[in-house]
Amino acid sequence: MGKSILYYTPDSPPCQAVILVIKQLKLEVTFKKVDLDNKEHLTPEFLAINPLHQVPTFDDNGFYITDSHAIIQYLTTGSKLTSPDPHILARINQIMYFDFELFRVIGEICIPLYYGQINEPSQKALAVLFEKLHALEQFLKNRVWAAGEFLTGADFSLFATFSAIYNCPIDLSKFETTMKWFEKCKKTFVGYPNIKEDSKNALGNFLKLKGIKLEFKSQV
Ligand SMILES: N[C@@H](CCC(=O)N[C@@H](CS)C(=O)NCC(=O)O)C(=O)O
Repeated sequence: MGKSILYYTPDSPPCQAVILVIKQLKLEVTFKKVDLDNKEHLTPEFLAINPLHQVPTFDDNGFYITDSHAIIQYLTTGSKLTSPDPHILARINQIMYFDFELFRVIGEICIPLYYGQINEPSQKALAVLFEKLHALEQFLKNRVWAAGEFLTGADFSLFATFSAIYNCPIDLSKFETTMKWFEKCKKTFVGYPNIKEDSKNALGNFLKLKGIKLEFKSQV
């Protein structure tokens, strides 16, 4: 890989997923912080490389990639974190797309609360979240890692999103297999100690401060 740069924000789960992969594969990458509060992602320079104004954005010597999942697939190509086997690749893709949706749902729950548009979490969105968490529990019951028998990029994406969920006031005690996988990831990811504090994501902290629980009342 040539001279490459990762544009990132420390408490962003998709950025953390990419950082964890970079550390695991010991890749030489320059990290550039983008301050979203100061709207650095909306500058003409940043919009020129990512019109979606999002981090993570990866620059591999002038080849720009957006979306953490696409970046991870790119970085892991040819490494021990992926495989040319079509079945394994299909499973990796399946979990990557699943993770994309999981992150979207947790955003759908937390963002309107954060901006004060609502005071209670949406029960409709919580139902979707818990359905996905139940599905994840089922997926992981039959696998050693997220995509099957060995550690892949999919574990890193899912781990970062699950960390954000875990840091919210939410009862995850019934997702035992998922919790075991989560603990196993913490022990296996060489970059985990560095992002541990950052993964106490702003949204989860905000909900705790406000005393808002992500509780699904199945009677509603
Ligand atoms: N699907 C994208 C989501 C990226 C994303 O939502 N990034 C947020 C930070 S967590 C962002 O850059 N937000 C600023 C914006 O959308 O303007 C990925 O996986 O990379």
